Amino acid sequence: SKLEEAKRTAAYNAVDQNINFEEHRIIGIGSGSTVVYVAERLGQYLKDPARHEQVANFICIPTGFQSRMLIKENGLQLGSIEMFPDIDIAFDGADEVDENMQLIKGGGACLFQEKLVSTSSKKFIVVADYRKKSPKYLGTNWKQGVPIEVVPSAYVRVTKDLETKLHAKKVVVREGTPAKAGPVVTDNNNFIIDADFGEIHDPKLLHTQIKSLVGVVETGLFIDNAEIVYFGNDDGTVSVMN
Ligand code: DER
Repeated sequence: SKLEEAKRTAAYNAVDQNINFEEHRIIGIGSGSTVVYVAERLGQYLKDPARHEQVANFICIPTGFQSRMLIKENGLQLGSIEMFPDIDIAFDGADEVDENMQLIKGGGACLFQEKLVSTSSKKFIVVADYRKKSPKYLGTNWKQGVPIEVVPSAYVRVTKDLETKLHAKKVVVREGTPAKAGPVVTDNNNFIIDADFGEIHDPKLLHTQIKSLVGVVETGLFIDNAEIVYFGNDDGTVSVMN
């Protein structure tokens, strides 16, 4: 489909134009459906005699269970962030990107490990399809609210604070599928709350306000973190933002 091709184009270009095979060794691998093609591209290089040696030495750092599987399925070496706290380059998707490259992430409920990896990396590259580029503010295209990871016992308190102190318009504890009744439980054994603030004119301030609430582990607002964004367009081209 055009959408999958756009994701693949963004991911392949991001890998080809940013991986320095001599310099990079510790590689952060994000979560979601676009970063799948980042792992796929690295897997192709692994099979390329000219690149096999270097890629076989890469240590890939995951951002959750899905990410761990991506690394394994593409024959790449898995490492832990405890062993490799300094990452050379990281790739991940995003739910929305504004004109200052501020991000909403967390659509896949992996935002905590994603932010731990992206902020531990010297270089953080975002790969996204054309639906993710906001015309201006965060909250324009992405209508599901800011994902917030919270300690389960605090979800009522955080919900109240988001409504009364930060005036969120709608606050929802993210539910799982009928295959598993109850709220989504993250890879870190926490809940996700999605809080709708409408258009976000100052994402840095909002992140700080949310982060200061008791019970909040991390927010899906990634501020001053992305270094380059690759957008796959619906005409097969790629746009680069930096
Ligand atoms: O949860 C996240 O932030 C993921 O990166 C995800 O939302 C990216 O979405 P994608 O499946 O469209 O790549």
